[in-house]
Amino acid sequence: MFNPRVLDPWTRPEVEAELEKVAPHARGWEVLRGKALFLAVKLHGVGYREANIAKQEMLGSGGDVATGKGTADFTQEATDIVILGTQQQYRRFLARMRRQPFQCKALAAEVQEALGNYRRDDYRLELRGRTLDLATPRIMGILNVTPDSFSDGGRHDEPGAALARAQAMVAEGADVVDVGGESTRPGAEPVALEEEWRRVGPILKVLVDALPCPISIDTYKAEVARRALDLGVGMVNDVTGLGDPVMVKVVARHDVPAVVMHMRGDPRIMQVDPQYGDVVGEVLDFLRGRTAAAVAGGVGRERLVVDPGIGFGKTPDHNLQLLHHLAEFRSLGFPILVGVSRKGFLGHLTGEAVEGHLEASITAAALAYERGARILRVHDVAPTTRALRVAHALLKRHA
Ligand code: HH2
Repeated sequence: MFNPRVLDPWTRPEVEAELEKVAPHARGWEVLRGKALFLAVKLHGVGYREANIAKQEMLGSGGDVATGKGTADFTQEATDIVILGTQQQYRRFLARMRRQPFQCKALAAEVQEALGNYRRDDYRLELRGRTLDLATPRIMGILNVTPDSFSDGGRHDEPGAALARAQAMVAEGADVVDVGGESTRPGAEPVALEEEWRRVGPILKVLVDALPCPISIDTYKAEVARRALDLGVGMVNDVTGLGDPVMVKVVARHDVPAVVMHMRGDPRIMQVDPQYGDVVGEVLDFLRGRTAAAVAGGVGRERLVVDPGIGFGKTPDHNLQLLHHLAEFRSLGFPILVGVSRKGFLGHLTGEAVEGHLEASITAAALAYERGARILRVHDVAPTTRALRVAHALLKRHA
């Protein structure tokens, strides 16, 4: 696996739309289209033989490949590479690479898949008979039924209060309500299974019948997820990224969507000096591995959602890098969920305490949507819904 990622987040399908307007009947329309989009793909750990062949074949196709020092003179075993070209040049390049020896065929297959994934925008989630069409931005409203969550702890732990809050969020535009019984804020202590279930079980029982929208359970405990799904909950949100094989089995057996989130370490220690060589590449690689393991464990590909885990074992700068490069996560071929709402890195930028995070949260959500996030996990449903309506109208294709 070369962990391929398409780098260019700014090329827009609008170019194609303009081509179609200007020259709808042009002969060779496909050729024009293939020249319209320039894409850069970064690959990790490519052997020097494949890297040299790739350079030769992309130069021969009209593009180019950047390789690391020591590739041309074979003094480095492996290198990261960046392939540069238009779609048409990629087509030629991939055809040529498929005929080459060593790992060239596998490399071509991975690049082709990443390019296809990157352009995909037709995601739909089936949550037990309810369809969530991700052609428009979707809001996951946060309902923490914990005594200690960082911004809404202790407010909704009775079923009546939880139901009122959930109904208010649905009225404000929430498409899914995410119920969590264990805080994962930095430094939070883990909660025992029965305690977590004591918090969420009675509330889920009420919500499942009363809410018109699907419910997601925010837990990393397979047994909590199993009980919630048995009650009729439609989705699992696992901040440990389906790392537990039992959780994979539970999700597969119930055939529901699951969010695979990246976290480094666990909440108790995750903010103690988190370090990455290449945070975007490492988080992407993690999500690629975990989604592949989930699919191998029987979870349908079309059931998975990925999340870079903003604030989970990351410095403020790591969070900004992940959000800036969010479009690269489209290379994985799964819809992207992002949770930036009221998170600490926003206060780091604005100097505000959590009560003053509203505008910052909305700005980050809208920009994450622009870069490819399709589900936004938020506390402030009404203002975020309004902001995303505007963002969507601005970004909509062929508007
Ligand atoms: N963030 C939190 C909890 N669950 N799930 C996903 N998929 N993505 C996130 O970014 C995410 C998450 C933390 O926020 P919150 O629920 O508001 O706080 P707490 O963990 O203290 O309950």
